[in-house]
Amino acid sequence: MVYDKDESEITIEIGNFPDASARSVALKSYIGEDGEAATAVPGGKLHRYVAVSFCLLCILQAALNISLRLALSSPQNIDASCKNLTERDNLRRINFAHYFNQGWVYFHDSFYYISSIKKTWQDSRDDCLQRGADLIIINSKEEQEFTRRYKKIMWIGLTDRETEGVWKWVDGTPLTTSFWYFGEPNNYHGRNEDCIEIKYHDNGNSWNDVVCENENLWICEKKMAL
Ligand SMILES: [Ca+2]
Ligand SMILES: [Ca+2]
Ligand SMILES: [Ca+2]
Repeated sequence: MVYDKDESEITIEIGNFPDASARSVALKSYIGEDGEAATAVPGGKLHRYVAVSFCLLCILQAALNISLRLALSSPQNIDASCKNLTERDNLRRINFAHYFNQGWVYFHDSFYYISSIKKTWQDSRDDCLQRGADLIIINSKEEQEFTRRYKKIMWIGLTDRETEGVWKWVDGTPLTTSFWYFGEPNNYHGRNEDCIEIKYHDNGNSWNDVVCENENLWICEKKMAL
């Protein structure tokens, strides 16, 4: 079999087939059962068209992928992200400056305010709330050690006012890690001691339960991660 260079005609050599039936099979497989020799050539072209079309589709897909990526990381999007970050950073700086200027101390992701006057436990808590904070919640040994540095008797945000003996922090979470002074809590002399003060600050375990109407200094906490 020989293809012409321009593929417009086909010449099929059938002289080498051993018998007539083999020639017939060879011819049918080439020409087709309906006897139209012309179908063989468009079929070959069709394959080429399909192959070329497939390649074009692949190129188109690749181009689409690239343009999508470019769109997602376009200068406008980067600008918007940077702007959001800058605004957030500015807000954070303003907040930090505000608390520092008001005399708050920063320690381990929180700001702390130590009062200079004495109040009852509830009034102390109200003062913290007005400052956008609450009485301190002591979550760790480090935070407990931090409170002892001041060597003052101060209210903390722990109480069993709701149910005697069930200690809760001001955010409603139960007490898990405690630092009671020896023999505390004790409702001393049968008093209704429902609020907690840091009293024995020379000792790692410094907490004492005391009557909530006593007046003490207090310590507020405002969580603010860097
Ligand atoms: Ca805390
Ligand atoms: Ca009590
Ligand atoms: Ca006590």
